[in-house]
Amino acid sequence: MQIPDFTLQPQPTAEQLAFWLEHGCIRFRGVMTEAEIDDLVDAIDELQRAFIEQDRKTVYGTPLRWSKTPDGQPFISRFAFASMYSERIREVLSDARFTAIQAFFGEEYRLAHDEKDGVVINHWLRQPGSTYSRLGWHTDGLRDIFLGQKLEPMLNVGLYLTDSGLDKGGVRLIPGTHTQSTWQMLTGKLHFLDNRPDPREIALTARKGDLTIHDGRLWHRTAQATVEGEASRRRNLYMAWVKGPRKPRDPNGAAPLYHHLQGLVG
Ligand SMILES: O=C(O)CCC(=O)C(=O)O
Ligand SMILES: [Fe+2]
Repeated sequence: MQIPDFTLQPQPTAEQLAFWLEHGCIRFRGVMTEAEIDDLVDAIDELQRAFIEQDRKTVYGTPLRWSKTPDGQPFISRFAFASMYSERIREVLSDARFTAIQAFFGEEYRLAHDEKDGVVINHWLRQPGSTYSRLGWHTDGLRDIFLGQKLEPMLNVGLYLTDSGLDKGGVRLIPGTHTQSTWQMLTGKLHFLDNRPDPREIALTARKGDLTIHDGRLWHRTAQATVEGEASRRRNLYMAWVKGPRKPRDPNGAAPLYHHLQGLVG
């Protein structure tokens, strides 16, 4: 199966909707321009600098995942709740293009700025000594269960800040698993512990400026890059869209359990 090169329009086409409903994932090419992404990356780097200065360990209880380049420069491999700390990031994400994607899942969904893990920014770099260069099989929705909450529908919308070709590793997903039962979601694979390729998986590659959506019940993992250093650099931003009762996280709260699990295997 190949993921088609769809273009985001104010109204989804029948073909786009059918693809999304059948597979639980979709990719839109070039939703943001290079210049717009460069601007957003600048805002992210500004926030990162502030966190580095503060020697910040957590945001809303969620740990920042710190890394270092081989020459000792710190950077953050994963940080959550970005839009709660940067007006610039929040403004970019309020663009009408992101509202247009709501047509795929419904107007009752909202962008989770201070719920779940908020807006998450990933920065993958494979290098000697890197401790965070892949992520085992998981479903994003399972975080609800770790948060002690009822499983509510969620969609994860990814915005690519760099190209993400096959050699950078990246998302591998099993199309169609978004229709699985909660039981299958809990037991189908060992969350975060299993990194083995699956015969059903497909690679979700992307280019800078592309937008992807995947259902919170879909099995996926992040494969390790086959290249190292600068060539492996891969950055993206994820927005969770949720519905149901609002469940804001506590800015001073403790880390949810799944972070300990991820921490053990990361
Ligand atoms: O590498 C990616 O783009 C996906 C990461 C991911 O699945 C996650 O952080 O939940
Ligand atoms: Fe995920």
